[in-house]
Amino acid sequence: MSKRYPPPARFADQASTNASQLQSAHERVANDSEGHWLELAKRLDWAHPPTRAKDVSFHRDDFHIRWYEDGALNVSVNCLDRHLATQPDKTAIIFEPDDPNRPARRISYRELHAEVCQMANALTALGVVKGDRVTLYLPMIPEAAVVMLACARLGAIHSVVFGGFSPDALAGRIADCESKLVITADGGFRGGKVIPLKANVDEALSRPGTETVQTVVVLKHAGNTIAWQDRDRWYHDVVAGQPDTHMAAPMQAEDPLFILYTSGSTGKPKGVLHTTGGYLVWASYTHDLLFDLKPNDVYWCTADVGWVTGHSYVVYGPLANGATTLMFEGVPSYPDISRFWQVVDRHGVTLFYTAPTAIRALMREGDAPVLKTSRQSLRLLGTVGEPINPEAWEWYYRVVGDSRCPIIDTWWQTETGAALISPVPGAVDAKPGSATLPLPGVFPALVDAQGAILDGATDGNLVLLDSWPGQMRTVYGDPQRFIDTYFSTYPGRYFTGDGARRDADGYYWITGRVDDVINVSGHRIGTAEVESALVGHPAVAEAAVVGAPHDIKGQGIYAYVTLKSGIEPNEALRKQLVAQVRHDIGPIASPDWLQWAPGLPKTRSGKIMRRILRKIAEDAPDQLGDTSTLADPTVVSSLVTERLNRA
Ligand code: 6R9
Repeated sequence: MSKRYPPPARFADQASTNASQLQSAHERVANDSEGHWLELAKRLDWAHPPTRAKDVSFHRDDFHIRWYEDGALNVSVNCLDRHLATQPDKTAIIFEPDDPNRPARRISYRELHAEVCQMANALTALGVVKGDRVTLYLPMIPEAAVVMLACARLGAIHSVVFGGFSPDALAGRIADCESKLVITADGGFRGGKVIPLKANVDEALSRPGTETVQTVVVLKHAGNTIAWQDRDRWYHDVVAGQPDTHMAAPMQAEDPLFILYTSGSTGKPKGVLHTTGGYLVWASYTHDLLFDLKPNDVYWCTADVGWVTGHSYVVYGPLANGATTLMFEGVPSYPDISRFWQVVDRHGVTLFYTAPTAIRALMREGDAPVLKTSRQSLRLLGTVGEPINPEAWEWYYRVVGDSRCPIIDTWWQTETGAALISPVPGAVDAKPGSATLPLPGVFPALVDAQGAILDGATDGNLVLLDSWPGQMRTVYGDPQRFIDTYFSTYPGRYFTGDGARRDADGYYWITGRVDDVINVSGHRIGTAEVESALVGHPAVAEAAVVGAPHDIKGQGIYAYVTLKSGIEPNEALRKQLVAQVRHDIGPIASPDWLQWAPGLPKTRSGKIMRRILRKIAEDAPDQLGDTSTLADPTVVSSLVTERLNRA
């Protein structure tokens, strides 16, 4: 029996949603789902309110996902303009720099609106029109939000690329969506070091396929020296003299809002496309419900805007709700390991949302760095990105939250737009390690390998039986890939790629990916991408990559590499191969372990048996299962003997 944590009494007393209110919402969905969805949409300001909510079919012959289709609204107006009437001077964004000795910045809704309008006018002057793609490659600074919201004003589709991705990864993402404009900074700060963002953009744009980029807008931020190209324009020059007002055109609810690339089990990263109306309804509703948002909250989500969490829960959800959202450029360990809690105290953070990997890394340093800070302002804690082990959950609850703050463990994906399974903090008891129960209007199920729905307490593959407003609409430029990837394993159902267990109380326990995706510190890395980087090295004949348990990262990357005949493995070559992966994808994809493999276990049809490689990497050679179907069963014993010690 796992432990249950009811909402702490002091929190429950003031919570906006209690158990019976949550129950009513579930009943409303059951009795009148269309009415429920139309009601939810009223939290936004529509130029034309929708008269119809859901129009969805997951079936191959008539596949479509449309929400609020006859409605029209502008996302930027909902995040900014509408708050000017009621709270122009409220802080919209608090910016905390990497270096605590530099001043923090507070930007009011009025000021943010003015900056966004100037940027929208600047983008127009640069020739950006509705439907154009704009790539952002920026540090975690307010200008990232400014540009996203400026794009939304025009209906330009932004594609934010995480600043930790390599020039090659950036080039691929620019080429795939044929961006017209790239917005970057000279550099970004991370733990006292400067990341050369502009140099990476220069290198990316030297790659074939990126010729669509006409202009690069460069923000002066880190002050590092950069090379200058004809296509470059300074950010401060393009906004200078632009009016600080801008008439935003309403968009159709199904007009695209953004593309965000994410790794899948095969091929190159997919451009996940989100649209306007449904996405904003779902981001703002879940942000309000799950964080129990109150007018005076200071809300901090530590995710980078380069990931979906940064889109929905740093920028769009909080700003649509008129909240104060904190953006932090730094890392948890700089200048020291108390940094997160110092920022909490400095700005009076009340709602704090981070990833299990950060919690584990901080937990390893003991309680003292936490306990020397106050944290009295905190009233709720959240996690996202990967399963949280109960030990880390308990530590977060007891040490960080002084046993006074509920924890919301929010399960969702880039594809889902915002959270789907999570405790509503004043209404649902937590169980450490479980994302608990679906939100109203979300219908998960567990299925077996054949797709049969399993009842009661069971293990299975996690699917969603019906749509919700924040669902991705397509893979940009490849609608067939969308259907093939998510709706063909179990026809008529959305397959998440995750495995899960459901207990006797109906609580979901996500066990992790069941496909060839590795979740490294909450970041998705496709095994195929890492393998193709390794095979790109002239010494490599073949490579296979699997995930293996890692104390801090959750999962680490374990690579098996077979060299071309005549080439001897050595330490220098190992380093070269790791460098090759960093070069092709970025540091987050660096293999943690690299084992030389004289051969790989394959079926007679030549398919690599990853199941076996996973067990070897997990140090469980006694669980290899049946190896008799292998083309050459003898390769396994040498891989087992040579397996690496992961400690
Ligand atoms: C939001 C985000 C999605 C994958 C998802 C799952 C894992 C996310 C989780 C979780 C267990 C949670 N995941 N939240 N697993 N508990 N609370 O992380 O999106 O980067 O697309 O990753 O992350 O495996 O399928 P994304």
